[in-house]
Amino acid sequence: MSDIETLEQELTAKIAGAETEAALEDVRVAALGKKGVVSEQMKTLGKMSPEKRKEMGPALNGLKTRIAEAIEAKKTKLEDAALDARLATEKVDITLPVAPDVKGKIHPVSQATEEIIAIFSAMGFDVVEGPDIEDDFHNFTALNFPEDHPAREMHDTFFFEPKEDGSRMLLRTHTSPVQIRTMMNEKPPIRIVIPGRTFRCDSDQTHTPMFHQVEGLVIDHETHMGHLKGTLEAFAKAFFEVDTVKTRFRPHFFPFTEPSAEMDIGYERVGNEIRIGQGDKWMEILGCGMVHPNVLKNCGLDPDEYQGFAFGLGIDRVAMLKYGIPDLRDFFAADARWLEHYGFDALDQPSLWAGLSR
Ligand code: 2NM
Repeated sequence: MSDIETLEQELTAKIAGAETEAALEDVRVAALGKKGVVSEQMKTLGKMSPEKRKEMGPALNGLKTRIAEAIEAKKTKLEDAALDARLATEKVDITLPVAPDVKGKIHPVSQATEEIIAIFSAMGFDVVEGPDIEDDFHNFTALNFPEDHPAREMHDTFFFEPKEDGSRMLLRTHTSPVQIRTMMNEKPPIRIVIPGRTFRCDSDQTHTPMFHQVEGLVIDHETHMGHLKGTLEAFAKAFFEVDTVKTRFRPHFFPFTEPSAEMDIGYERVGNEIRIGQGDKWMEILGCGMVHPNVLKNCGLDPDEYQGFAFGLGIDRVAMLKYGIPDLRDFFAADARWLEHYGFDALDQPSLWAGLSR
């Protein structure tokens, strides 16, 4: 048997015997590394006679290729085995009933979302969802944001790389594109709420780049500001679980509504506690307005036939307020102790008859 054949048998046996990725790597370095046996053999080619080199060159190259392939194949096998072992040990049977000592809790953002949905469902609203990745038309143009208008910059948008035609997809800066899709595809009357993730390039004490919104839209014949005010006041009372709530509507600007307003609710501080509903302090809670005629037209609706109101609120912010959570950034820290403290029981579904939050 030639030296090369002997060497190949030895190396093949070592590869077969390597039981871990680290052991296999040692075999690779010892064979194919800079000072490995195969590499050292290749270095001797230069000193050989031309005839000998003609014979040994292809033989050594073949050896090198076969050993490299064998190592690669073994590596894949070890990785697959490691993954199988990990999947086996980390297997979770999600069909098991909840044991009393299981600490799973509902995140306050999920809880607040479910409470808001329960309130609007009882008022006859449907829940609609849409994609996180949007195009410029649905996120801006259809909503009456003029091209190259500073209002677009107000939203600090995350854009994707431009496509071949120059257009760019983006992460939606609000859930309003879902309202646009609904108005374009469905005939009024429309009564919908849209919960979901939204994204703006903004990060400090009170802003996270991903946050949660619920927006709402009502479109019908002769919808007016009275409907808006009544709906939002009923919502505020139900959400904060109080019998009366003082509200005030301050004029504001949004490109997609005219007139636009922000709704404040009254509150007072009693010791460390914030009491919502009365008091002589005001807190901004949501934005709202009558859907701009241009938005209706952009969606194929005749503004002389249909009017509507819309609103939007930040779920993270109202969750902090309602449950007394001091720091926004803890929402996204995935801290089990925090969730144990601020989380909700998975089996307590929020409802208006059994209570929203317990
Ligand atoms: C807000 C405030 C005011 C809004 C408007 C629309 C649409 F699509 F109908 F034009 N959707 N959402 C709206 C209005 C959102 O969030 C602060």
